[in-house]
Amino acid sequence: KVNITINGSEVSVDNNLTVLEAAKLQGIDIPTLCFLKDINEVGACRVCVVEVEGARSLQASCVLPVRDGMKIKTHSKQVRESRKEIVELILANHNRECLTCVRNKNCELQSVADELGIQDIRYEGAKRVGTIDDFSHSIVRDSSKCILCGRCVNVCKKVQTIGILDFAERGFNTTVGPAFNMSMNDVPCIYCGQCINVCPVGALREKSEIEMVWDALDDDSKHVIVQTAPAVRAGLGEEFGLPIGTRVTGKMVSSLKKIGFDQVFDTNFAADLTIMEEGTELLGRIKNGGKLPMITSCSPGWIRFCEFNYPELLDNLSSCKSPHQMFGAILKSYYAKQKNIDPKDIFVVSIMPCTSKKTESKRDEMEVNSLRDIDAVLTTRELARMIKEARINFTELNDEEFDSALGEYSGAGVIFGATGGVMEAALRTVADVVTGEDIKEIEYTAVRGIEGVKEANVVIGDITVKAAIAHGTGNARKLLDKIIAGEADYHFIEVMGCEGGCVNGGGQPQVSGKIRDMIDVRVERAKALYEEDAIMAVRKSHENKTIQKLYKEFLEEPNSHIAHELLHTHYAK
Ligand code: HC1
Ligand code: SF4
Repeated sequence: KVNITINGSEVSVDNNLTVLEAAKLQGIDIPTLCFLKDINEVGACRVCVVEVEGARSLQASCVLPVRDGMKIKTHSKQVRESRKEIVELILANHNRECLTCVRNKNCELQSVADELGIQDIRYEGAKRVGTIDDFSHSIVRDSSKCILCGRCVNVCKKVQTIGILDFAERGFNTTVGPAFNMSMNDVPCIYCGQCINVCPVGALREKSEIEMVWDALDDDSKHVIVQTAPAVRAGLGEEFGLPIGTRVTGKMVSSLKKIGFDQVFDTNFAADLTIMEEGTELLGRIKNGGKLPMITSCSPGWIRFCEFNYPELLDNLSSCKSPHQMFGAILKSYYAKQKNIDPKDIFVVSIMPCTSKKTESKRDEMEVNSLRDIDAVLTTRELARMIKEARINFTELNDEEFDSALGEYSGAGVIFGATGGVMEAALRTVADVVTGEDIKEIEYTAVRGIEGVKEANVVIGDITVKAAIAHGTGNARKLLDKIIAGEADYHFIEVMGCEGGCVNGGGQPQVSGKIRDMIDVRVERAKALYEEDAIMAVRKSHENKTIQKLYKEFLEEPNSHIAHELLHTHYAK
């Protein structure tokens, strides 16, 4: 402990804190624009300056450790003036089209400027010329809005260990982007969108497909089907002011029906289908001496990461398409036939917590008989924009149910959206298949939680499944290096491209640095999914009646010839 004085009051605080943290404990919220705990602690924006007695200049509190006897002022005249000046200088060189920016009303720069009472910018002068890079299918970068905080640079470098973004040039000409000013379309970016999630302003955003979806809805010849990913229900409410971790499944369904989709289905149904295909593939590989460990393939950011960085492990990937792609293929074959609709008239929209899914849906392999599996992918944020545009009063909606044709799903499907969820779902089914019993202990808690790499040996009948789970490509790298070095003998590995899994995907509502510092978003949103699993009557994929019917009437059996044609894929070497 050390004793420090904050604004005249003496307090005793832990000696490993920064001044920013110590002030927060006293109820003082020092503003920041660049700070992100453990990711970006660089003191770059200097909005967090404080006055320290005896120091020659103001100090950035986010990187200033407390010292015994320190006397700090957090809102003296000098501090207030200085913060204003810093923010005004940022604003002077910022593209201030706030009214038409995707981050309007949800921008950290806008909030800080407002909180500091800035009503006038005294430093109008030269402005950096911005460029917009919208060549990729997933991410748009607008350098005219970048404030050079470095958050995206460090999340990409330190958390994802990819390093696509960096600072270039110097002084007034400094920019952030891929090396040699390349487009994000031409670099090994995995489109995880983690950089979007930490961007305090509108410099990074998803490539919007909203207009395409409105056009399809307005076209009477189209039968427009929407499917929602497991994690969307755990995030969407935040866009309407509900607390982080509020589960809004029923309101989400209701809003989609009000928007006018012809059918509203749940990607969870296809998650159950994936478990049937992937579980069978795993048991086949174990029995027949196939390539092990088998690694899950539902996270397209992870797939790109593997293709670029670990091509020697591509044969380890499950050949299963990701659940929403499987769903698209089923809708344009089985469902079309059942409903007597020409598959060419079916337009499938996936609502995903993910920006990489946009690029995945455009991969050449993701079609059957020249029909794309998926026609448009919207992020959770884009769905919220559509709901607002349609003037639907989201928080007042009554809960509604998914449409019955293919709307049934199990608890196993729901938990796909949290790290460890695909593994747990697979274990629930594999355990029953191997033992021929209806096993009652289905909560595999060893694979839950947000530890970066998780391992579990699960005894099922006479086999022990050696399982491992990694989330975020930085954590995945640790696990993969062990496999390559021959230091691991796992059977089955789950990898998700984003830390925490899809609940923290790059298409989920953006949470400010200030809130992230107080709440672990990954944990709160995951709770919502486990909560939904716990109340489901059916909690194992193979017990989903509609899945059973689908195999009986159409797919024959898991990994059959037709299942391979529709539901499996291959990777780029
Ligand atoms: Fe995911 Fe998946 S769980 S990849 O994390 O396998 O995006 O939510 O939809 O497809 O089901 C994402 C989530 C999602 C797929 C499923
Ligand atoms: Fe890095 Fe992911 Fe952003 Fe690409 S999308 S720049 S990989 S953080």
